Amino acid sequence: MGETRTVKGCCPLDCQDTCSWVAEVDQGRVVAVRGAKDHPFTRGVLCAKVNDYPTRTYAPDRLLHPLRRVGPKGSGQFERISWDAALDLIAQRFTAIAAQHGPEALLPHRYLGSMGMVQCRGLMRLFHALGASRTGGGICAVSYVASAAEGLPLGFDPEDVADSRLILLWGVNILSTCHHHWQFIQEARRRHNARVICIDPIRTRTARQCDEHVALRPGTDTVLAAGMARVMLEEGLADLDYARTVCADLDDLARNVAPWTPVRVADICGIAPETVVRLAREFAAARPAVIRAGVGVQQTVHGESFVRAVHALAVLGGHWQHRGGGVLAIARPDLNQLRPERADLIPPGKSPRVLDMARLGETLTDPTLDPPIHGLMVWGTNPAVVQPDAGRVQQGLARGDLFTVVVEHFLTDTARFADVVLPSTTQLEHFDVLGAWGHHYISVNLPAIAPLGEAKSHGEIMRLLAPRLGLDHPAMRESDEEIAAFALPPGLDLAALKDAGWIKTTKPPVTLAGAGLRLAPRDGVSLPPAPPSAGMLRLMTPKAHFFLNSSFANQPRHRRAEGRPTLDMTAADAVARGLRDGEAVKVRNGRDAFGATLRITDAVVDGVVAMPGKWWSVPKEEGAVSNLLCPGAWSPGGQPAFNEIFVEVVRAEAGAAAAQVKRPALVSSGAS
Ligand SMILES: Nc1nc2c(c(=O)[nH]1)N[C@H]1C(S)=C(S)[C@@H](COP(=O)(O)OP(=O)(O)OC[C@H]3O[C@@H](n4cnc5c(=O)[nH]c(N)nc54)[C@H](O)[C@@H]3O)O[C@H]1N2
Ligand SMILES: Nc1nc2c(c(=O)[nH]1)N[C@H]1C(S)=C(S)[C@@H](COP(=O)(O)OP(=O)(O)OC[C@H]3O[C@@H](n4cnc5c(=O)[nH]c(N)nc54)[C@H](O)[C@@H]3O)O[C@H]1N2
Ligand code: SF4
Ligand SMILES: [Mo]
Repeated sequence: MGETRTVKGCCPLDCQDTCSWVAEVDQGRVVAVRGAKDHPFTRGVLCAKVNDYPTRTYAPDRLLHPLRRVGPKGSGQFERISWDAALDLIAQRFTAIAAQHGPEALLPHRYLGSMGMVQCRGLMRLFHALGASRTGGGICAVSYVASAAEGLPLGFDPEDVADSRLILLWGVNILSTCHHHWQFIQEARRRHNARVICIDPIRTRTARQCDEHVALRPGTDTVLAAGMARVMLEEGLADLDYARTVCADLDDLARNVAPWTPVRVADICGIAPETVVRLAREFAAARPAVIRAGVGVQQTVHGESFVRAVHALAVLGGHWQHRGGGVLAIARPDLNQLRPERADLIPPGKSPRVLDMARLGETLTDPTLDPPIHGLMVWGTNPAVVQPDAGRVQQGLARGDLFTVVVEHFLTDTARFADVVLPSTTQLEHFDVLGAWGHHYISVNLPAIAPLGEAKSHGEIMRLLAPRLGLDHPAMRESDEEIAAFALPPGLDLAALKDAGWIKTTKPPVTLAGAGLRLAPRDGVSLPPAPPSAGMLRLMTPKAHFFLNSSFANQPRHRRAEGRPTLDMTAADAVARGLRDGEAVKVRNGRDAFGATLRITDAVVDGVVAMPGKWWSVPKEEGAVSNLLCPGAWSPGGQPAFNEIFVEVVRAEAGAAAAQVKRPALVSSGAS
């Protein structure tokens, strides 16, 4: 054994916590990653997904050289090619497409598989300089972002939660999705005897650790909030003096919630009327209370209504006036994430169209789009699995006249549709800088080892592609460190960050006086949609404990830990369908179907089934792409309604156990 070297880094994943880690390198090989002990927020602990991150880097099925498609799109048949051949092919095709159809026929499609300034943002420079179509929107916390544009705050420093007296965990599964936040909740319990109440249709890991679990029906949150607001107003518990300084439509708000008596609310939410009254009184009395709100709960066509409803409660309670009070959904350090993309490189006088990234299926199949997309580059996301109406996405990706490049670590469902696959470095092999969306620290990631095989960082891919595309701006020659440094706030230089490993940026407390917020429901208090036909159940697809979205769903250890795709259902719903615990079922609707193993449990509510995790379509016996059943439906702000899928559940035919029963038509093979 040689001497072990340690290298400072951080987790790249799309998770609230952005943990700092230390990579241990022995003879050029990373033997472990361990949480950085002195990080004030993440405190030396990674999570059940990432504590063996080197197994991802060294996975036997990791992509380590470029590939070119040789079989039909989606078949996963590729041959190895050199980087030169791959880059020349991409440049030649993108140049020809731009010449024939205009540069807007090119589309970058990226998300937060890595949240790094280089890995997520760097490649955008190419597309901006070409004048390609831009992407807007998102597939995560879109309703929060849309509401922030109306002035609603997203949150405050989560370390201040330690000063809360009442914590409502409203549709958030902290112990699975961002467990470092839990320690501040425990601190509030210790310091202030704070009560912790979980509001979630599922009895999650988190719900089990709370003082109370309110298992309401999904999509009824705005009704519960209206009921609580009514009690607060009627019993004189609201801080009206404060609310008037913040809210421009208080009278409207009061009028809208007036009809929502506890009995009516209880009936719709599936909880007791006394619970509504007690929640309202406790919430009003706490000094302060926080509504710690999650992401899944706003993934409906009424996402912004939910965000407005919880803000209305926090304002009526006067909670923002105290440290640790208000609504907390997202917390970010002061990092200018968009700057490294260099939108200033867009050719002068041009303003390329912006396409909603959450409608990729429509974008790729809409016959009226002018020009249609002919060149697509995908990185940091797996749209064939994670997008709403994933069948339509797959039909788009299968188009014969679409040239698709996917930059990836693994041959995902999406990469299987690519014409060219480029191998990307993992976090142990490249430099990067990250923000976070659950705290106020900026973190650095130093490369622990050289890239494996022929994998390259996205900065390197940009530098290699740019001259082939005829782009010679100095920004195209910047190093990965220079790309990342572009995001740093004034006064913070990269050398200091590299030295420290992380830096907390300070943000002023949220003050809302005079904000003129509009918090009344629009078009009345929103109600959940009824099932399209009798007997259909609402399918929830919460985050899996051992996967990060669809990342890790292909890794053996994570798959073993997560088990098979499993559908939770109440005994009453199972009896009504003649289904038994542990049997293979088919989950279907008019769009598609997938297989799962049934688990009868009282951890969900009647009328609801839940399958945690975003599974791939392979291996076939255990494929379960739930978004094939997800409608193309969005909130007014563009939030995909992942949580409004309605399904039938039937016994799987013998032998068809967990097989995907229908695949979207692959409309193409051959040349593109
Ligand atoms: N282990 C793990 N961690 C993750 C991720 C992962 O995939 N796995 N993903 C990361 C990402 S991208 C994100 S966005 C975050 C998300 O973090 P969370 O918001 O905590 O996770 P979600 O599973 O989206 O939703 C949380 C809870 O909302 C509940 N919920 C759904 N619909 C409703 C509703 O109508 N009303 C109420 N009250 N509750 C509802 C679900 O039952 C679920 O328990 O987690 C991040 N961390
Ligand atoms: N039904 C349903 N659908 C959902 C959700 C849900 O709860 N239910 N959640 C939604 C939410 S909140 C989110 S955020 C999205 C998440 O959806 P995605 O952003 O697509 O997240 P992942 O599925 O983790 O896919 C990220 C991909 O990026 C790749 N990757 C990671 N690091 C790098 C890198 O450095 N370079 C490159 N080139 N690739 C990299 C990974 O291998 C992985 O394949 O899904 C949404 N879809
Ligand atoms: S996924 Fe989240 S909790 Fe896990 S190591 Fe990464 S940042 Fe930390
Ligand atoms: Mo997300």
